[in-house]
Amino acid sequence: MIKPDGVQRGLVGEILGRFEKKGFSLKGLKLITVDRPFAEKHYADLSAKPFFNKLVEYIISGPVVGMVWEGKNVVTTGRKIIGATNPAESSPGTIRGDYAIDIGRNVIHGSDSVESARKEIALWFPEGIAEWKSSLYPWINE
Ligand code: YYY
Ligand code: MG
Repeated sequence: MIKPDGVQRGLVGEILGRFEKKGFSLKGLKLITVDRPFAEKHYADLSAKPFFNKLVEYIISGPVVGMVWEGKNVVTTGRKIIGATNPAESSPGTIRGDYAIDIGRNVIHGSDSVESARKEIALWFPEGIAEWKSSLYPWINE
């Protein structure tokens, strides 16, 4: 999910391009402003953290872009493309390493496991996601 700062800063195309050019397939995409109960549900695992309220305020502060990407090891590799949680520790070349400074404005969320990806897809895309297979599949996967 591209967070409100990523949308406001015009980073949507750049971020989509990084996942797309890597070879992952786009299966879901939408611009949406989420409300507080939705954001609290998305970050329910962090509800006891001291930064929880600020995090929720940030996520509801403007439209975000929900995305679903498919491909081999997409969760693990996607987290690498995104970079470390704190942009001060994210390597250059990662999204957060290239475009963020503060942990509270780190541009993008990525699911941290296949299990949480499944949960998050169900939360963000209750209408379902696209069924398609790229004709480039055999050129990207052996
Ligand atoms: O999965 P990831 O986004 O990299 O980090 P999480 O530990 O799940 O925390 C979610 C979100 O919370 C993080 O992207 C920034 C924010 N946050 C914070 O503001 N302060 C912290 N000390 C830790 C996380
Ligand atoms: Mg997380």
